[in-house]
Amino acid sequence: MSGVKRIRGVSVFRPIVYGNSTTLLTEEEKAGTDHTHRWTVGVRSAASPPYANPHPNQQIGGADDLSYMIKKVTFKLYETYKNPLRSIEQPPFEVTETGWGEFDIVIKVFFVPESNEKPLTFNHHLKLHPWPVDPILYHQPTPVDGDQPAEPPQYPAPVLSPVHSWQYEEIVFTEPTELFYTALLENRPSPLPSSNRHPKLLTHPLSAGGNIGEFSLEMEAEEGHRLSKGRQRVLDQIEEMRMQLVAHEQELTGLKREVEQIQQSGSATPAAA
Ligand code: SLL
Repeated sequence: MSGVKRIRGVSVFRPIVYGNSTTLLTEEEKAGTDHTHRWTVGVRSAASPPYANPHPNQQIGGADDLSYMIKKVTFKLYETYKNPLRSIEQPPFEVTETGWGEFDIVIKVFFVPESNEKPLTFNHHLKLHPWPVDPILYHQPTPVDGDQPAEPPQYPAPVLSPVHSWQYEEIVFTEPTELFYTALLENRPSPLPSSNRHPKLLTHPLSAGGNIGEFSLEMEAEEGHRLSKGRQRVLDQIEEMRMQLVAHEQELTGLKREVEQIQQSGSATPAAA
């Protein structure tokens, strides 16, 4: 087949998000069922539309149509759902359902045939219940001597609805086929905004209690910062342990020398009986 030749030395990545958003059912909607939540699980482009979609289940990601690269997505739901293996063959690649409990959803992404790419599988834990509020984000500085003690931090109540749980991923196509490479070049992803354009009702968007937000360059930078801080801590710990090791080795050498000296003096002047 023409166009399936792979382009050497080239790789192209595409940012996506997968996950779910959940809202509480209203009292009327709950009548006669044991279901409590409505959720949407999906695979979307990472950038969100510039306006906040009024429905919370549609707010995160999804600015771009991904059908130039994705042929279909299957979502394997909990076995009690009708037709639990949902196959979505056109965008938006998502499933909306109601339910009462959280469970793991296997998401399988199939690429367009001309890409000759193997499907990718993600596991997503369907999230219905609120994120705990992260106390680190409300940390108050410890008062220095003489200062008034800080007021105890005021934690906001966790947000029950909407609840978002989305994972950012970059799919890397290594040496794409000629045909697919053309499609990739014709469909550049919308860039992430520099920061969250939607109201930050709580803490950090999308995690740690945030309830409205979007993936942004600021978030990426914060994650990078967290990673480099973690890396530095590991390096500091390695250095600290190396110093301890050197000190222990010096102590050991000293002790060995002492033992030798004692043994030598012992053999030179045998102890009196
Ligand atoms: C739990 N292990 O106990 C999990 C299972 C299943 C959730 C959660 C309704 C399904 C239906 C539903 O939400 N199931 O109506 O078919 O928490």
